[in-house]
Amino acid sequence: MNNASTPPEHRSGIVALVGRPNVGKSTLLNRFVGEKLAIVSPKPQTTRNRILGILNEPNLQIAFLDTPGVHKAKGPLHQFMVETAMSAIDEVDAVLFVIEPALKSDNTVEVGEVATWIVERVRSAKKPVILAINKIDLIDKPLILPVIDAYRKALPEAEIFPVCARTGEGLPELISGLGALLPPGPPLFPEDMLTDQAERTIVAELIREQVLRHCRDEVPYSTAVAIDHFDESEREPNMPVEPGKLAGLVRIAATIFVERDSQKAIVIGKGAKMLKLIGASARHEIERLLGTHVYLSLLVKVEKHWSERPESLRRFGYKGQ
Ligand SMILES: Nc1nc2c(ncn2[C@@H]2O[C@H](COP(=O)(O)OP(=O)(O)OP(=O)(O)O)[C@@H](O)[C@H]2O)c(=O)[nH]1
Ligand SMILES: [Mg+2]
Repeated sequence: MNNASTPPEHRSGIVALVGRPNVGKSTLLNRFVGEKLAIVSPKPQTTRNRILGILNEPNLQIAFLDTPGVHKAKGPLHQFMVETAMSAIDEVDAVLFVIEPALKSDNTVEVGEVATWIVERVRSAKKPVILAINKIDLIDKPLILPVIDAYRKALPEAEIFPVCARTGEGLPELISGLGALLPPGPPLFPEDMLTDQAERTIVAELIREQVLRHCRDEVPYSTAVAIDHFDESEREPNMPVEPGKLAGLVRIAATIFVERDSQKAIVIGKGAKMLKLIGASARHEIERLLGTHVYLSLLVKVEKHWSERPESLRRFGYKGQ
């Protein structure tokens, strides 16, 4: 932060992670930062808001902005998500466009409509861009070539990096490629800052993640989580303790909102089995995040059509930022 002590070769800036749903943007963010800041799931449209995660290296600070997957949105929640992602492109120093290597049955590659929207937005915003082909662990190496060819035609200005967020392969090269796009300057954020998200926001997301993981059908898309109480009075003041060890206690009460009675029945499950499973897995994740023991109590409520109502969207943090 201190201009006087910043070496002239230091670079810094904000980079938006943009791409279709489920390509691994949030997994990449977590890898870059080394902490689980963004929830991840095998279902598309997991991320709903922007999530800032800050990477510090000698002479480089990159503030990554994870965004919701761009898709053909239906309904107000999804329109909010797509606009959140697309408008991020206008506000950052550079764009990391993330794709996964989707090949057709004849091994040809099509740059789809959504990818074309992203390319157009990046161009009209005149932002430097890098393309990351993620999940290269899933295809044979020679099959990456047609993907590179197709995207080189669609976005000739972008350097292309094949990576694997799951193993970390290719990430050091990607980070230095991104660093080269950023302007020289001192860090934009304090070097001990990981994210701009409040702990309780991440906690709500960790609960939503477990609903996404355990519940089927349309339930994940109709779920929002609100934190009702976050009592830190029994938290140990001298945190953190040894990694992996827990000290003190945080008491959390949260409500899982769904849109229909039938969804409430699924989230609670027979004999409340599902809710217990969601609660136990979420508690484990929250304990890891906070480094404390956690007492978690969960309620499930129906708020009809919340994903279509502006006041509910605002209350759950999906509008009016
Ligand atoms: N095999 C493999 N799977 C990956 C890799 N990166 C991410 N995944 C998986 O892909 C799925 C989607 O990952 P996310 O990080 O949630 O994807 P996203 O792009 O943030 O998705 P949205 O938030 O819905 O836009 C999860 O099941 C991840 O574990 C990778 O490099 N290899
Ligand atoms: Mg995501």
